[in-house]
Amino acid sequence: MPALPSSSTQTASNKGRFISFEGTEGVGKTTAIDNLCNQLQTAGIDHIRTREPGGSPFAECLRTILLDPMTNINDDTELLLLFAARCDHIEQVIMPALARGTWVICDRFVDSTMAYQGYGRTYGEPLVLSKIEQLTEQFIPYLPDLTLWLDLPVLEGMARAGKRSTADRFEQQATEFFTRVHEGFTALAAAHPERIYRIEATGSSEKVGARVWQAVENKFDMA
Ligand code: Z5A
Repeated sequence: MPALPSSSTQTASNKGRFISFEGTEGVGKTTAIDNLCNQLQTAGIDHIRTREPGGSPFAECLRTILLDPMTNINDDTELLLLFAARCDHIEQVIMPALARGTWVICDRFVDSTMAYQGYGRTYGEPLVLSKIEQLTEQFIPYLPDLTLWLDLPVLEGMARAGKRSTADRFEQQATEFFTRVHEGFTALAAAHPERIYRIEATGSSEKVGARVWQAVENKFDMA
């Protein structure tokens, strides 16, 4: 069972809230984040939206390398580049925003590493899961306050995403890869029910947006 650290890694406790969105390819994270940011704006809540890999200038450079289909690197190199990008993103963007009381809405975070590198790449190999846990413990000062896992059948997500013309290095993976990634998210949600909420991602984007908003209202005092 995957166990991201909880004792040495603290959740952000100041006024700014940290929300991450997760899921397999094409589940509708970008669309759901658009909706949530509109609702936060209407509610007068100061927020930023960001993403991983990326989010800071240096991390965006690493994103370009990581997503480039011509990049030929092994699994450990990929894992370390993701954490290098994340360290910079946290220091440059996430931590300053939370410190000034701004909410951070992040498209993917450390759960994606568990699901994609831990399960997608290596079938949940315990040694790899343990490496990810250790890197998280060493380098990640905050886990999100709330992680919204948009759960959609893998093929449905791929069909939504497949309407695009080009595929990046991850999107080129076979269906079996995304099935393992989905198993990873399922296991993570079971292991961390206090943080990871499953959002049913079928139905219209309006319906998904309403489910997301309800989860946010349930989790935080919005007054
Ligand atoms: N990755 C990793 O391996 N390890 C890590 O640690 C991290 C990332 C952080 C880039 O992520 C890749 O990095 C990712 C994992 C890897 N690769 N994959 N796969 P990304 O988040 O940038 O890429 P993505 O997951 O492929 O996101 P996406 O394709 O942009 O999908 P999305 O944001 O979840 O969905 P969307 O763009 O909102 O919607 C997709 C389409 O469906 C679009 O045409 C929408 O209009 C449509 N849509 C949205 N909602 C609906 C509903 N409700 N009904 C019907 N149609 C909808």
